[in-house]
Amino acid sequence: MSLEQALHWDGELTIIRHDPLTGASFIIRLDSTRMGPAAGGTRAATYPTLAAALNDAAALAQAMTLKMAVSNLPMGGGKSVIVLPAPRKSIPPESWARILQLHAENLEKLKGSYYTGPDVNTNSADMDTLSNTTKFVFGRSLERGGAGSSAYSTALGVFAAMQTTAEHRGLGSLENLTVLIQGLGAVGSALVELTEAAGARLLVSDVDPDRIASARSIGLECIPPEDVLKTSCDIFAPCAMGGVIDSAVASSLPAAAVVGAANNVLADDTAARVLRDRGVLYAPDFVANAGGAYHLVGREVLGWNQYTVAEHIKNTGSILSEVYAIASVDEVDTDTAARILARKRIASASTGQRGLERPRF
Ligand code: NAD
Ligand code: PPY
Repeated sequence: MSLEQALHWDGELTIIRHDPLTGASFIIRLDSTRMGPAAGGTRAATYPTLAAALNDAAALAQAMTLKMAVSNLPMGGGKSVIVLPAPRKSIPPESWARILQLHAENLEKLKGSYYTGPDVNTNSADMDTLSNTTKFVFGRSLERGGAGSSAYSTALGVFAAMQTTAEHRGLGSLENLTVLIQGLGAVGSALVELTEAAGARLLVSDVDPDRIASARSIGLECIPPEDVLKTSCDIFAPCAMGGVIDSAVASSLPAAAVVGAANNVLADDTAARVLRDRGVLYAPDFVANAGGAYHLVGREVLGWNQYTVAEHIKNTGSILSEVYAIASVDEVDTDTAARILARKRIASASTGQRGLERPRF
């Protein structure tokens, strides 16, 4: 992908800034503010090229637009990517502090047309730091008046999506089903607890040896990362990175269903159709992983309490049923069906409300 190709998209705004001192580059992409101010997390990672980072930011921002629309949340879609000069773990604390300061200044310049939140390699403590400079931040710590980590809520939504998908696929309840969880981070580890409590047989995988060691210490069966896509299971739950299922993987994945937390799980435009043709039921990622968005937007914009957040998260199952019904009636794959539902909601909405006030809670 060339830089020119990466810049050619139909989103609303791209901001790029480079900091020679730390070597970090900052990308903010606003896909759509039609349903409200754009929102989406800040991801910090290394990328092979600036074009790859721009492309990732665009795809992630588009997924946020779809997620908000399909979940009936009054926000648009955007995402921040901080391109790091080295892996996050080796960025010195003083460089990270400067990176966050510059990112906060960038957010402030957008004057509330975009709200960020945590994503891969950023957390509530980082959101606290950003909020010293800008108020356009979700997911600050509870101590600082924010909604805190969204990971458990995301896992709850994925769990609800798994239950509905298992039923719809004719697998029944999760009891005794084999669930393979790829990625034992904040969401994956919470999903382990939920699925284990539901009686599923768990297989887990991670690239981090420490996470594998602690999984083994509690008796979990671990699969080497390179074997994950060849391992038979009832439900494959990608909870690490995106792009894990391309058409070739889709044509051989030994699973009955795919339900996970990772954003942009499908790597190409035909993977969803290949899964459908093989009878593998795919729960579209931007539907299944919306629990974190309910948590952040619900608590910090809509003034919901934890019970209202939980009710909306449970409703993920009903939204997915609607998606599966559209897929069946229109004879399309489930990813296409979820996009149809999201676009229908966007089309029927009036043009964006800007500058949402955040109720106190
Ligand atoms: P995390 O960084 O806490 O965990 C990711 C885990 O995946 C880490 O343990 C990492 O070692 C592991 N991993 C990386 N590459 C791997 C590979 N090839 N095989 C196996 N494991 C691998 O992230 P998280 O907050 O748990 O989020 C997981 C995914 O869900 C991300 O894609 C994120 O964008 C998405 N998501 C998260 C939220 C949220 O609320 N945290 C909301 C929506 C979507
Ligand atoms: C995601 O759900 O992928 C996120 O980026 C988390 C999020 C959700 C809503 C607002 C800000 C961040």
